Amino acid sequence: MTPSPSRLAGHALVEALIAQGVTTAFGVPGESYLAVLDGFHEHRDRIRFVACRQEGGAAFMAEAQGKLSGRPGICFVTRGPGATNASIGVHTAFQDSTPLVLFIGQVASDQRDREAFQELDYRQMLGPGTLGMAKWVGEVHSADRLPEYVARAFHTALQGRPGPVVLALPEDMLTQRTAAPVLPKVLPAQAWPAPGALRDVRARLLAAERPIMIVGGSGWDAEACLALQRFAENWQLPVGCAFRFQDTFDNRHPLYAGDVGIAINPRLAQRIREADLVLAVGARLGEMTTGGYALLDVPRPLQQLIHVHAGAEELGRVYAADLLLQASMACAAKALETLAAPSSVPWAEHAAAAHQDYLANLEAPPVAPLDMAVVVKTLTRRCPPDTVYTNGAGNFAGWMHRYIRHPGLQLNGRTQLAPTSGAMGYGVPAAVAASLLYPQRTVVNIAGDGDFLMTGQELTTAIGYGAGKGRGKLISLVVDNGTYGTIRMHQEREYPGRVSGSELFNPDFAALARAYGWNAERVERTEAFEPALERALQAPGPTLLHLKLDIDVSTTRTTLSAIRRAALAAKST
Ligand SMILES: Cc1ncc(C[n+]2csc(CCOP(=O)(O)OP(=O)(O)O)c2C)c(N)n1
Repeated sequence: MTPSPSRLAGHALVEALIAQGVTTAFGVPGESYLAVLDGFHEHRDRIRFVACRQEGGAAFMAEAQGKLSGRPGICFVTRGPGATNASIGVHTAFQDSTPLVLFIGQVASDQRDREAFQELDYRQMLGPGTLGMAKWVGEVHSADRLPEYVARAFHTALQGRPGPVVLALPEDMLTQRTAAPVLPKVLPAQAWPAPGALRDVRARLLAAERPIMIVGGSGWDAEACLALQRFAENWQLPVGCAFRFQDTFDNRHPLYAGDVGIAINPRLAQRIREADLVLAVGARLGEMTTGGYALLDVPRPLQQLIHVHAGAEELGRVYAADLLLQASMACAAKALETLAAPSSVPWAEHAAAAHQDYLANLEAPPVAPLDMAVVVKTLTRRCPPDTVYTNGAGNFAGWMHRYIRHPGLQLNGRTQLAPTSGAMGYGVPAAVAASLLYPQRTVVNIAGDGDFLMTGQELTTAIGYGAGKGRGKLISLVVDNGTYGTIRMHQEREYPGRVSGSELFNPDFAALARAYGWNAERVERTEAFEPALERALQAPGPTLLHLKLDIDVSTTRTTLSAIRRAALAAKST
């Protein structure tokens, strides 16, 4: 490799990112990594640094970048306060298996371990010993070894079960000079399933009567999804998508059975419980996908379980499956596709019925004055089919889970950016990132009134960097029901009538959005939504629609008053 000229380590780091194909990094600046910021200035024609308004927003943007691109999202924050703010993005990337590299400015090496200004030990705070944070935390003490650390960070983030990696950058290291050459772009190794295990999959399928496939997780691309679809078609397998991985399979396909997540279609839940074989491909089978470990008994399900996952450490961790296959998604799907299927299968009617159940679940009785089901269906009818939908956490997301019909990655990549970690505040930054990274695509965020204000300040980042100005539109819907509705729902179930801590005192969201430079409108009735959406789709910049929802409308299926009545009745018996 040709040696590079001597330059600041901060510049070498930016060059290493460019070599990895990174064109955008998100962050909040800090005096701890000025030499890196200078590197971004030096290479501004090839890479941009998007300065966000809070590290939680920046980390969510990088997480969304990882989800959309399949390559590590990149985030830079300063020490202590910056890192603690950004930690929500690390947790989300871990739970969602999203590749991410978080760079944290660190105190100078000669100040370490004195609890110097803003000093933290990131290995302790975010390290692999803390269940569910980073896959690896490194601290770079030698400028000459910086490229090695960056390459390792990318490998670790991408390899096996993808996830977040943290690199701490001591301030004095970043200002050293180094001639270390950048390393080539990291391409993770692909793992193929073993031939014997594949024969076993086929034998178990041939012996099955009511099989079902659950797909999801990260590491998929368009080609892999198409191969998976052909495998499903060859065997006429009904397919459910794991919690918040609803875009892994084309929801319009006749084998699609629905989403296996919170508020799952009860008929699909029953079908999974009654299946004799569950083939889980890529899905982690976490608490949300398994209905609190009840759809599949833990640790030993009643159904036969075949679990295919890219992470060796994930297989057998929770479920004692009948057959484990460690494989990358692309390899798994291509291998499964080659399994010779019989000309007909005994469960073909069962698969067709699963899809009919899914279609029936798209229908719901009307709700007045603002019908969220109609709102979401209007979005899917009026917005381009490859629109990216984003959300954080709250009951409002239930309408998205139930009514958005994702076209599968084969159309134009991921269309669902949603945290399986259940992190509120994810939706706005994820939408801003998606719009900045893919300006030709329309991006729609739906947020609860609680959810929105956790990171709503990133509306100004969108304006600052010109998001939603191109062909693709950027639209945010705030569903204002005046409450942390999910918590209120749980309260009414457990402590009916005793409302505590779940009220919200809201600003005028439309006025707030206008102050940030967005177009904005308030929508109170179902009929007013479509014209407002039309205006948003024609507007030259981003638009926020402030939707006023009756507080009683709790979920896609029930109301707060019905939940309270049922809970009170149960208490009195
Ligand atoms: C960062 C974070 N804090 C707290 C929670 C707990 N939590 C889950 S849903 C929810 C309420 C969401 O309220 P809102 O956004 O208004 O949506 P709604 O449920 O009313 O539709 C809360 C507080 C969480 N999931 N994430």
